[in-house]
Amino acid sequence: MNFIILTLFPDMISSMFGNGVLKRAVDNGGIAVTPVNIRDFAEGKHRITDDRPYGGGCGMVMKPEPITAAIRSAKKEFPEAYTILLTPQGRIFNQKVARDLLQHKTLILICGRYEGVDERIREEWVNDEVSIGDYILTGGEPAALVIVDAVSRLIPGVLGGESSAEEDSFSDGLLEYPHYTRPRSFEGAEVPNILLSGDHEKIRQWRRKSSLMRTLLKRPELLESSSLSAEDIELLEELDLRIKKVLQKYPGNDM
Ligand code: 6GU
Repeated sequence: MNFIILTLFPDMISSMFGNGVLKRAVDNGGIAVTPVNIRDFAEGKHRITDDRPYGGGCGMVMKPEPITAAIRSAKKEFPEAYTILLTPQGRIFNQKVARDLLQHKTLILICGRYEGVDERIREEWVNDEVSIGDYILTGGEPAALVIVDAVSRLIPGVLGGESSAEEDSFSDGLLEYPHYTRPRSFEGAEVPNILLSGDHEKIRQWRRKSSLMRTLLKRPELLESSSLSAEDIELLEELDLRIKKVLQKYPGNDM
């Protein structure tokens, strides 16, 4: 998969792909990440990329010409590319959006800066607008990196055989169970005995129960859209009863 990232700060992007899983993915061809400096497409001695807003007001607006030239250049090579504007006004990114973006062979990600991007870019070129959450960043670059990371790790072969995207939190809508490695005893804290038992069925059940309990306690709203088996529902009802029993001992709670 191809990620073309239009930005005024290409160094912010490159730094992310020099290490770890994403570097390996670039090295063995699973992904290609191309930071494109919008300034390279700006005309004139000063290669200006922003200007004052019509109608007045504070802040600067990114000019349409350099961004348009950068998009045209990318589309010449990848005519089928899907163009995304990173903006707090976009649809909120999550695991489902990440899976949805996997269908495109090439993504052009436009990182806005300053107060925003000239509206005519959105009208003419943008297929989709994405935000990574309800807070304001100084620019879209961190959002582009979040999206490239989350989408890349879903591409078959990008994660090695040892780690599977399928087993993670959110793949089935639940939070992950707790993980332990050696040493067995660390500063007085022990690894749960069941994980040392070698009983794979018991371990599977313990992990599933832990996932369900964590989700119930930390992110109960996730349970509504998760895929639960009959066994899961039984476990949840058991947990729910136990929680209610404890709470009943404390007068004044409204459960
Ligand atoms: Cl995509 N851009 C900016 N500037 N701020 C954000 C964002 C994007 N997503 C959340 N906050």
